[in-house]
Amino acid sequence: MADSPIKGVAPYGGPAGGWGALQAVANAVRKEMGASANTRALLEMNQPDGFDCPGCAWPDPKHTSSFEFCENGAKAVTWEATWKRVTREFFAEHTVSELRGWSDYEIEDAGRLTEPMRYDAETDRLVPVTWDEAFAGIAARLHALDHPDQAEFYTSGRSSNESAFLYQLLARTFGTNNFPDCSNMCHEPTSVGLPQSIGVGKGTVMLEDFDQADAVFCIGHNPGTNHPRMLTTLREVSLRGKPIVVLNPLRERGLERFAAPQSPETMLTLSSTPLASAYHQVKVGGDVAVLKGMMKALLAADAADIAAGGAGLLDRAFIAEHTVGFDGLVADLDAISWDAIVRRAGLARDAIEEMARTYWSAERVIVCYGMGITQHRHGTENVRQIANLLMLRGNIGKPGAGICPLRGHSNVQGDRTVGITEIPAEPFLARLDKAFGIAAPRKHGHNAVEALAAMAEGSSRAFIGLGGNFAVAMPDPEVAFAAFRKLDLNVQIITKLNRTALLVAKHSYILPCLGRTERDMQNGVRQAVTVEDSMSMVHASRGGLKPASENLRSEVAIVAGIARATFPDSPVDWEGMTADYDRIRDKIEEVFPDFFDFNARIRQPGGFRLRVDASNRKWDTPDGKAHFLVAPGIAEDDGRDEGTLICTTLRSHDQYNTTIYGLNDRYRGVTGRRDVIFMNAEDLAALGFAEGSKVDLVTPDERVLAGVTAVAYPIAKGVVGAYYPEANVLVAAADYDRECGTPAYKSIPVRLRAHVAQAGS
Ligand SMILES: Nc1nc2c(c(=O)[nH]1)N[C@H]1C(S)=C(S)[C@@H](COP(=O)(O)OP(=O)(O)OC[C@H]3O[C@@H](n4cnc5c(=O)[nH]c(N)nc54)[C@H](O)[C@@H]3O)O[C@H]1N2
Ligand SMILES: Nc1nc2c(c(=O)[nH]1)N[C@H]1C(S)=C(S)[C@@H](COP(=O)(O)OP(=O)(O)OC[C@H]3O[C@@H](n4cnc5c(=O)[nH]c(N)nc54)[C@H](O)[C@@H]3O)O[C@H]1N2
Ligand SMILES: [Mo]
Repeated sequence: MADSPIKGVAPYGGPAGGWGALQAVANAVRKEMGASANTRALLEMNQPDGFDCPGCAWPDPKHTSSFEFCENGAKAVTWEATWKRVTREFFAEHTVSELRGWSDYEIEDAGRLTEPMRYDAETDRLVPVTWDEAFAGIAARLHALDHPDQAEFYTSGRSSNESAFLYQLLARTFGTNNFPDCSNMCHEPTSVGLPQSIGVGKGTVMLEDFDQADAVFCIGHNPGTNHPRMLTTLREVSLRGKPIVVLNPLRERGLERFAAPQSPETMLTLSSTPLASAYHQVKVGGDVAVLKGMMKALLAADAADIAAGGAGLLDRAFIAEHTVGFDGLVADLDAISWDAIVRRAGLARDAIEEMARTYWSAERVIVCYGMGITQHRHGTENVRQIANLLMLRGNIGKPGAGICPLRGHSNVQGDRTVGITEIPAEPFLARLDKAFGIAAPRKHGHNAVEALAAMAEGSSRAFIGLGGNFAVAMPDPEVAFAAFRKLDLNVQIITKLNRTALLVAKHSYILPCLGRTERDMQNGVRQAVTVEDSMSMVHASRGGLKPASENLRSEVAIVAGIARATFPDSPVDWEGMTADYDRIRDKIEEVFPDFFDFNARIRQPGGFRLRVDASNRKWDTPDGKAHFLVAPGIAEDDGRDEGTLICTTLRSHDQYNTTIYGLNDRYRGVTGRRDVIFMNAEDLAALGFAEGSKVDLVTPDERVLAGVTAVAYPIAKGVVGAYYPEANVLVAAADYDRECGTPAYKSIPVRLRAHVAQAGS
């Protein structure tokens, strides 16, 4: 990137991590926590008797007791442990309409919520309400619905196993399986695609596998920002001299070079470790083409090896013993031309063959992937092709090898494990009924896209959110915002104010909860909750900080409070479970046998791993085999015209999903602004624009992201990068992967047009 003439844009030359990361932590601590005793919280993070970092789902190394440094984990903690408070005086001062005029950044920056609030339409203000009044009001609105399926029970992935388990019990006692979930916007292609392939919708590797891998592929994820502790793992792979191959349309500094802040030598010598050994800037949405190209090259090399008297490059014993569908895969790969592959991938055949060579030269391979793979119209197919590639050489279920989906929220995987799903299996429901004496509904419910559609058309009338910021996270704010305003009931169980809570309905409540970092006392005893990380490790999390206000309640207590008010005669012992979370875990164990000895096992340091059969080459599919699955050919660019670019949406280094911590994106060289888009310099020139041009992005159905400044960036040709959530105006609510419902946030067709300033702006 040449020097940029644009305000707030200057290329970043350093490595990821390093002193810049330490500086950023210091700034965050100063801004949010001042000199308060809360800074101690940072040192308790991810310690055996401390709390689980709310930042991401990357696991902790078992054998260290030292504090693992992570800039963005520190930001997540300081953001929660802030000294700023949103009080009743704050709400008396500002009408809800006024607050809706604030930016998302300003809304959350107001601070921690301190007491339950109810919307008062007459004064257009949120006013204090007691917990009991709130619970009674919510119960009354739920009972006023014509049918339980008119209510949506949303979960964002920060909730603990305990609160999520009680929450699904609440909804199912009420009578619905409507569980829109942040996972629907995130790793649903993993949850849907992988069970068909390998019998489990989770990753198969453990952290230790990285110590034995001979090659690691990183496809469509940005760990420097989103899973910073993973850089330590990748650094070790690199220091062992093993290749790390990246497939990503953007050059992401966090995949190129890393200075480990916990390494004194690195810090003092200002040195850094190169990470990626090869970096391929695939076209957005071109991953299936690359994966199929790699497999095609592998088959050709395998045939050549056999012709030359070798044993071949495929793991034929694995294929024969463990899989079905191999012939179908071969037929598909034979039928695809290299021309088609190269066109869709945006990479040369040589480059793809080189990736294939790295793959087959390694005995043990791990493939990691994130949102660049999942958030597409063909996300589920993308995931299946990764599984195919791995299976061809038996890279699943052996040490040092496997598939590694990088989960989002710190407990998104656990929430799913304990029953947050709109498509529950019968054996689970039967055990739930038996454990609690209820009759859970059997009819499948709504996922996120279906929930929003039902709310928009008026068939769903109530929304309860256990965390999250649904309206902002979902596509098409015009539809999503209007859908909330039409509801009878909008309940938000949250820690900080956000826009979804301000999209008030006829009856709206904000129920402020404790965060992960805070002490959760029930009956005079400090409680622990549990979470499951990306690698199926379950462990305890205990907050130690003084709560932001005395009037906060735990998620568990809030869910139980709603339940008790809604079902006064419920056979479920809501109070008993709230008083001692061990009792919730006993029930989880009763419903999910994999949690056997749950309470004992979380008392072991580091917790325990849940069963992942595929890690042991047991395939929980109908025929007990792993499956090579193919959608024939390569999906084209959905009929796009010349001149159409594909826009992908990105997280900055200074945000957590819809929470904007600040306006900098350090590694991409942006300071103090988010109104930029990233483009290839040649595309800009070819379209008649220059670096710094103010443009609009326009979709074929005339959605517009107006007045953004074009920044020339090392990004694949034909691609535009824009920030999420601002760019959600471009995503149609109906544009999602038909197999799993995940919105196509990362393949939005757009054209560029010159921005014309409105009079007065
Ligand atoms: N600090 C911080 N940590 C977070 C989050 C956060 O917002 N902030 N969010 C959490 C959550 S919920 C999640 S799901 C994860 C998200 O973590 P990631 O999976 O890393 O998600 P994104 O930031 O969306 O980045 C996607 C990456 O994919 C690339 N990409 C875009 N389109 C394509 C494509 O078509 N093909 C390929 N191969 N690559 C592509 C982008 O250039 C980018 O580098 O992080 C979690 N951790
Ligand atoms: N265009 C585009 N859109 C996307 C994405 C994308 O890459 N591009 N990514 C998608 C993905 S992967 C995801 S996961 C979704 C995220 O969707 P959500 O999970 O709904 O959104 P978050 O921004 O993570 O939620 C933030 C809110 O959670 C609340 N909160 C924070 N901590 C806690 C807690 O401990 N307990 C409770 N109860 N509440 C808490 C705070 O009040 C905060 O306002 O967005 C999706 N939307
Ligand atoms: Mo996510």
